[in-house]
Amino acid sequence: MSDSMIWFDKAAKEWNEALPIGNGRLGAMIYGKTAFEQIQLNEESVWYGGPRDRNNPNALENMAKIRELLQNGRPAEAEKLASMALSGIPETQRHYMGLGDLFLDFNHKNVSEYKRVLDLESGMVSVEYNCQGVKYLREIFSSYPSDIMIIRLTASQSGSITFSARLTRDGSRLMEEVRAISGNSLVMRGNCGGRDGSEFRVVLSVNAKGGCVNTIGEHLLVNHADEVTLFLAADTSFHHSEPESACFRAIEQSVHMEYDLLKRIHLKDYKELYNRVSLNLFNPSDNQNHRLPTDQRLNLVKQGYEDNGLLALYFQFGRYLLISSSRPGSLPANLQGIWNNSMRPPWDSKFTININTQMNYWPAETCNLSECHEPLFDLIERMREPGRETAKIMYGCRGFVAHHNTDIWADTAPQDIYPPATYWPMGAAWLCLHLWEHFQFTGDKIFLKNNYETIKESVQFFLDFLIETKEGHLVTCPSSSPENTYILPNGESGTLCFGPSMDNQILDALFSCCIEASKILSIDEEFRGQLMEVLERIPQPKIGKYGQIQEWLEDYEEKEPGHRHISHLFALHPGNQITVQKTPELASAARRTIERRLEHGGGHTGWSRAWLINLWARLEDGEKAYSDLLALLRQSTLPNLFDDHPPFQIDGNFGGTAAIAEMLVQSHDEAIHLLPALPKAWKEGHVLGLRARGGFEVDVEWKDYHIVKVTIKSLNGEPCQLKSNQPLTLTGEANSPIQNSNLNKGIIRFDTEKGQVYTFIGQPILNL
Ligand code: FUC
Repeated sequence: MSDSMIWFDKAAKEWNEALPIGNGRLGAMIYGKTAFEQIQLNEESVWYGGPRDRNNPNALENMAKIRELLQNGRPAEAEKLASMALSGIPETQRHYMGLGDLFLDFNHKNVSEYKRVLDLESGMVSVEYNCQGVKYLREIFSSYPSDIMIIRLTASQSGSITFSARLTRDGSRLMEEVRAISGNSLVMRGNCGGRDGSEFRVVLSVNAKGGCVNTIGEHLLVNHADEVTLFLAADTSFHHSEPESACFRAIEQSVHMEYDLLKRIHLKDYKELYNRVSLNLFNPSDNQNHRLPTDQRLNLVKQGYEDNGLLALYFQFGRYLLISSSRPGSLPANLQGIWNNSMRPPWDSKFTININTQMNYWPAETCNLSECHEPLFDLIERMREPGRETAKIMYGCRGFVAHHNTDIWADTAPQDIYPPATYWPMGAAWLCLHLWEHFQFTGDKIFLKNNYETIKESVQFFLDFLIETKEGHLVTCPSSSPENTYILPNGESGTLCFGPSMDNQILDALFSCCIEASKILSIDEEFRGQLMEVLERIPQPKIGKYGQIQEWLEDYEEKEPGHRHISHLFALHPGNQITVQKTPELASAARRTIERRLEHGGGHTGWSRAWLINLWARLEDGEKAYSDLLALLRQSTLPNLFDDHPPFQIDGNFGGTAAIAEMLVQSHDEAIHLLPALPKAWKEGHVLGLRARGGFEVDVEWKDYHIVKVTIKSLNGEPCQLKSNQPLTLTGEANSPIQNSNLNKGIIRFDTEKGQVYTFIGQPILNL
């Protein structure tokens, strides 16, 4: 088996062993059962209920009182009032739901030579086995260009494919009907529930060569066929006013094509994205491990073995999951991407925007999947209108605001009645930084121009919302440091507060990028001046009594020093206010902060662990990053390599993938830093196709921990700065080689031409 395969030698017994496929919108989990196959289905827009106005009309009139209580050190009373006055009505947004199941009854028992594979290089799942002398093969994929799921059944002997197919949803309870609509097609109809809930449809059609096809009741029957192709389309009225017609159209377009052609169309589309990055973490001791099924391989790591090949597979799996759950035109990846078999999933499987949704998109730019970032931008755009309403009704402010969650309808009113999280007003602000990040990587000025107003509108909210402290600082209030609790000197504990460090850090980044964007676009000079004045008054990160970065404006004790959220290190990652070069003292305090978290049991959820790895990478500590990466696999990874919060939550996968990239190439501190956090375990390897800010594609090859070769492709013709702890020499056409050995701090500066590739050879480190 190749190192790009997640595979099993048995069918999945439970959902966490099944294998995911998806085209950004339409997904499935494949169990690979031989007797009674289960293909659990998802469509991204199957959410309960319609849009609502949940803004609390009593928020504004109580705001001054809540602020006063907080400023007078009475958080308990402030929280009590906030619980009633600031919570959304009702308290929860909408939830994502499963679409149903496709069951295929083959009745194949006593099988041998079984294999179930997700091949990351093709974006397809296959299931193969022998039964009574016949070799059976299933191939399954969800095609983005064809907008359908395709299941291909073949056998080594003609006339041996016999099965019945059935569509259900929650044992047929949560749907209206399944009807045969022709001799070879079924449709499942239903409504997602609630007032104004979306209508959903699933259409299944079969093409068989040889044998016969018919329907009986809710069943579609295939008898003695030579080969079979099943076409599955699904949609909701969220996307199309007539979802059933949309399904028919999608099937109509493909049903007359040869399977090989459909597969070629899928592969061309998928590989164009997937093949952009390759990672090889060579390790001679584990090169036999890919012969083992992935669950066994993971178990060895859990028992203490190390397996660089599995880490590389985990990295690419994250990229695969992003390609499969977030494509242009789709909704963003939610807490479970698109894969969810529950009608009431954990945390509603929605968009939690106080870390989780953002983490989902950390690998998007660095791992060369920039267009997979687009669905997030579309959601931000849709949040503006509701966010304006929330800003006006709740706070009497201009601009737009969102709290710690949003849903399919881009709801911006607070979620839950849970003071550690609910009243945090920074969700939209943080999301807007993703717009800036996209620009940083692509240099796309048209994109920046089109999205400048969104960033500005988020800034505008804070111009009205911030309050002045006694010291003259401007801070958020009410807010919280997601989702931690502080203890006041008098022993009272609280969560609601003013000016938590994370907010200050997000504001610093948001105001800075708005200022920068207005300069690049040569607009809004006066407004820019105003922002520069406000920026001056936003508190800077402070070092507290334990040598840590202070989490709140005051150096309070934390109730849970090992809390899973590490909000106050936003400035280190994903932000860049704290860097090893620029702010060494703050970087040391950030290290102390992480150590304290870990000393007290931190990193216990998958995403929390993944964040820690990114933070270590930014501190350029390869060993710590590596040991937390192993911990992510050992403690927070399910047999199918899905991240385990617990339960399954996809952010850890994306955060883990982003962290591996961050260990190899960074670009947040002016230069492209090569191998900034290479651990001892990664003695030799290469990574090809990572992206860097400024518009560059980067390949690095190393051996014995030393760079052998670096290739920089300039995407926009911008000047480039390259940093490594080793001398590099430019090769190729240029007669005068550029070296960094005699330049400051190992940085090479060179001009580039758009589309040109620059190759550097690593020189022995002794020269430095
Ligand atoms: C945040 C986290 C939880 C969980 C939830 C979806 O509230 O604190 O751990 O990830 O989001």
